[in-house]
Amino acid sequence: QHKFWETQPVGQFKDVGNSGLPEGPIEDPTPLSEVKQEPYNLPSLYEWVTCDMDNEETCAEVYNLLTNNYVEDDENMFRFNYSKEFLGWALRPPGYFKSWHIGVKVRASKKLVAFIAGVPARIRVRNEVVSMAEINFLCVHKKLRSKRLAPVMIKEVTRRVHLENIWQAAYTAGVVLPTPITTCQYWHRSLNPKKLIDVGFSRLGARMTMSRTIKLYKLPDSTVTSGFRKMELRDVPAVTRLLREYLAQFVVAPDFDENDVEHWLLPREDVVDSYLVESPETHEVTDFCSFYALPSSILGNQNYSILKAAYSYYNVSTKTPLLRLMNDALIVAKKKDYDVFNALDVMENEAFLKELKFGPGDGQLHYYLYNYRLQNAVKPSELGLVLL
Ligand code: MYA
Ligand code: JJ1
Repeated sequence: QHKFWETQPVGQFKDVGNSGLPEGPIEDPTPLSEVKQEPYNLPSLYEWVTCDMDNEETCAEVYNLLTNNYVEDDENMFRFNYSKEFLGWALRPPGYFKSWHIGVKVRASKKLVAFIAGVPARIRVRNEVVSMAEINFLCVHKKLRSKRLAPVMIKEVTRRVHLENIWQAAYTAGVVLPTPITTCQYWHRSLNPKKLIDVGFSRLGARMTMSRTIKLYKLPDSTVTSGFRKMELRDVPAVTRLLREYLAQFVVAPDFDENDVEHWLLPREDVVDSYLVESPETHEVTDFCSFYALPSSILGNQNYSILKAAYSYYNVSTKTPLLRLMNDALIVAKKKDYDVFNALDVMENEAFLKELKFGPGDGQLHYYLYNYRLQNAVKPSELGLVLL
């Protein structure tokens, strides 16, 4: 059934529910001298390249591959269109390894036809902080699908992660593989309902007219919470404290330090945006919300080519009710001209999704760990991790 995944140190379907197996690494690390020193073999028409994401031309090659060949919805109406700036951000966090940005080119033409990337992260699983790779942007050109290239790419990124003495990984996928630690649901909040309906992203509800729908999703012009403002560099220590304290309650969550917070959460135009509530009296930072910008190409529509989507990232409420905080996030996203605000049912998101008029999407996202067994699958609400 899964000729490749059956050979890998991941939870296997046959072991689901087997309470005899211990929690933690499935395989022990091997001495670095025993890690294979040469890249895995590719079919001879192709060659490995390491992609230098500091280089604008290389970044553009990766961008073009993904723009034309990356993830689509189940009806092939939309395709993720990560921007170049986003890729530069997502792939170069503190301590990143260039060797984990792996391309496959056609030997003769030097055309980039496949890609996979990893970045380092410390992820806490229950009480253990584990050094991991977050694997993302696995992509094989549409014309080279089903030739078993993906397993070679996964083995190669694994080898290069091992060379840095890291033995675990976290990743998400829209497909079911052995074996999800949890399965999350996508939810969508219309900001520009007319466009969403025109492009087929959503439909007019039963007994609804366009004008009633537009009225239903209307939002105020400005945010409601006093002390609500954009995060700045000087806020990094306070936001780190707030976030660390908050994430401690989840079974799986990143272990962010100030450098991580500066990289992952400080606002970057059209990439990531963060807001906080500073108490007008005490100047304490009491609440925080963030989202990232991931547009999708609209495939084959006469009138529109891009869907502007904001994705809920990390949110913390201690004083401002989460519902009110996220309503302000919707207001700023609307002001910035996003068409839709997306969220997963992770962390405490269930607490605002229905009330803020999010509706369930047709997509799910499965979360996985590599070489780390969890005794029981966790609930989405026990997950404190959002991958890009
Ligand atoms: S998820 C996003 C994945 N990308 C896309 O969906 C973009 C559009 N699709 C494509 O580009 C291709 O269809 C891909 C597969 C490249 C996905 N994750 O080469 P094949 C298995 C893992 O003939 P293709 C993301 O980026 C499949 O079950 N495995 O297939 C996170 C089968 O194995 P088995 C996948 O369609 C990636 C084999 O590949 C995925 O031409 C995390 C078939 O290979 C998938 N999304 O190419 C990667 N899709 O027979 C794992 C298919 O056993 C990281 N497959 O069922 C693991 C940790 C590594 C580091 C460890 C460090 C210690
Ligand atoms: O965006 C998604 N679905 C949309 C569009 C569906 C178009 C037809 N298939 C959707 N729209 C309904 C919105 C509606 C708004 C008003 C309220 C009710 C709801 O459902 C889905 C997620 O739902 N996205 C995808 O399918 C993209 C792939 C998701 C898997 C991602 C894999 C990630 C890669 C790892 O890094």
